[in-house]
Amino acid sequence: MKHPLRLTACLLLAACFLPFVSHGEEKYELKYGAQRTEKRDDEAMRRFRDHRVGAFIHWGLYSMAGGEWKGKIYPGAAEWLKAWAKVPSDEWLAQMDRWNPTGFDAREWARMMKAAGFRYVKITTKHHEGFCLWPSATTPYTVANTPCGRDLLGELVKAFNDEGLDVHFYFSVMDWSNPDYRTQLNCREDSTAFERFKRFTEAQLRELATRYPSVKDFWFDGTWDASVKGNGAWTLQLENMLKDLVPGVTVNSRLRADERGSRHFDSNGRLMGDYESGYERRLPDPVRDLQVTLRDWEACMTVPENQWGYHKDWSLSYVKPPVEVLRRVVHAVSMGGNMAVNFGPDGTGRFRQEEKELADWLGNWMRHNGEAIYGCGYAGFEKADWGYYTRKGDTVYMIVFNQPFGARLRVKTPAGTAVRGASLIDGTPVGFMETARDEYNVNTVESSEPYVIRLTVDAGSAEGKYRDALT
Ligand code: H76
Repeated sequence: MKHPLRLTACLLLAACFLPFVSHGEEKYELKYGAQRTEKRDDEAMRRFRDHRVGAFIHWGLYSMAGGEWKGKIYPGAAEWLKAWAKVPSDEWLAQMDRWNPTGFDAREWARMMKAAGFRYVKITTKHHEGFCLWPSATTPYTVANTPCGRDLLGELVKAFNDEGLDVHFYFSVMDWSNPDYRTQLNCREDSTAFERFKRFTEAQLRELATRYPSVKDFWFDGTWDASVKGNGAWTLQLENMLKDLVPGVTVNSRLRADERGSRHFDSNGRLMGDYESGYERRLPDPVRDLQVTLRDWEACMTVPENQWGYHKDWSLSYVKPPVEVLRRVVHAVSMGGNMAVNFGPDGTGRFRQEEKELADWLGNWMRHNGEAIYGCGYAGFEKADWGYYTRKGDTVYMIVFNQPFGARLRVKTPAGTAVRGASLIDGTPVGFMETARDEYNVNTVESSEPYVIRLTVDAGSAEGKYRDALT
């Protein structure tokens, strides 16, 4: 009597759990959500990750106006001037007649970015305004139809690649120059127009991928409208198309939505695209947001408060000095992310003095200390008040921004991790002593700039423990 009942109970139980087991315990069954559950880890992805620091370049028609329209200066982001000043599209695009960047020299840009220590450059191929830096066959609004007439994107790709820098393409899906664009799809007419817009976007991306096959990444923007969110399947289709056309190419999470309208992360909470791109002008909290260390991500930042394109008046907001730019780069790397630092050359193709000085300063710092940045990631050490840790295997870098009053830097190691040595980047030994279990004091160094102390650690059996604690 007992036996068959038990069997029935077992079968019933199994039947109950079967759907969960077979669907990997996901809440929703999604066709257009995340395409993998783990970090992507092929060679191209590792290359993207190991570069750690890149430049962002915003360059378009807005770079000529520099935040000023008909004598009035608008304090908002310069690349959004068309919206602030309510300029009709035809009037905005008529500026193409004056697009002639006589001071532009792609090789000079490439040398500057290389010398600044950047390993890649993200270029705006087309921002929201719709003006294309390449001679696209899909629209009249391109460099080809300006007094300049040259393929400026092509010149940049070649020059950066010649300097050994990877090129990433920024691309705005939202396009103010195309009357078929819709923010919402409220009626048949909207849907028909938006279908045309989708074909137009695909054609532009196909051009970019085939004309410039050395491109390493597509960074999408302008994907927040209901029209795009409601087309999750299409965003996956775009990602797949680019990956077919450009082997190894990486794509940011901002492109993606799933069929339920979730963006960046699908409805099951899984990251879409290859890396998270939501940290724009902000960074994860070093204590509360440690889960970011489990995935790939890239932050981007402006030097003034919020100016990506060239604005002629930088006195309108706080401008970060180079050391603060560096602090944000280090913050990102210390949590396993990349940082793209923005530059906004003017309409003549020249960088402002502040940006040249920033590039020089960063380059000088990176030449001496880049070892603590490139190829480094999250160290698994408790956040220190003197600065940040980064790590490459058993080498842990202390990057000291805040010199303590006492001449000691407190280092708390993860349980079981021992410090075996401490030195400066040039190899000069630095004094340290164990002060308690899993705690050390490391001597400070006299320096007017942020400096690096290299620790050799012995993780012993503790390797991986801090990571486990996060999952
Ligand atoms: C909002 C917005 C856009 N995203 C930044 C990366 C800039 O391009 C800005 O205009």
